[in-house]
Amino acid sequence: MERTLCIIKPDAVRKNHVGDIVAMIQAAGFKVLGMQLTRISAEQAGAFYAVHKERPFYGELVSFMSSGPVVPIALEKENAVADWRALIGSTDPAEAAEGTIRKRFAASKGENAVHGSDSVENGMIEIGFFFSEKDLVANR
Ligand code: 3AN
Repeated sequence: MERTLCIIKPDAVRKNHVGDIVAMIQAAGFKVLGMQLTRISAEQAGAFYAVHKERPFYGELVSFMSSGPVVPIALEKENAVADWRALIGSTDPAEAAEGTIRKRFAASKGENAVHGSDSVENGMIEIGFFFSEKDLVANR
């Protein structure tokens, strides 16, 4: 079993897409191990996306991610990292395949509805940003 982190981003929360996105996650066979409705500060968003610090869109990304409530979800499934990236679709919604979350709900490369971890290792680190192991195990 593998784990990955989903974050439903502020744009999708604002547009009331949380229920539809959770339904897509469950229909695809992921187990929800942890879920929150929370808001992160610019400092927390900056730390979460520290790998992108040198990218031109870093400032925009940090202010967007702290602009409203988000829904972090810890997911578990065989092959969770790759399967979640596949369900999300391309970073640019114009390139996202039919049936993906970004095709349905993303507005642009920045406001693209959901986050997905890019590796098993980063998934563990990112899950730890929002959830304690004790809570996740209790939810299995
Ligand atoms: P993904 O979310 O598909 O893994 P990354 O890792 O390349 O994409 O980028 C991380 C986040 O940075 C994206 N989810 C998006 O919110 C933001 N981002 C990426 N590219 C751009 C861009 N060209 N303009 C604005 N924001 C961007």
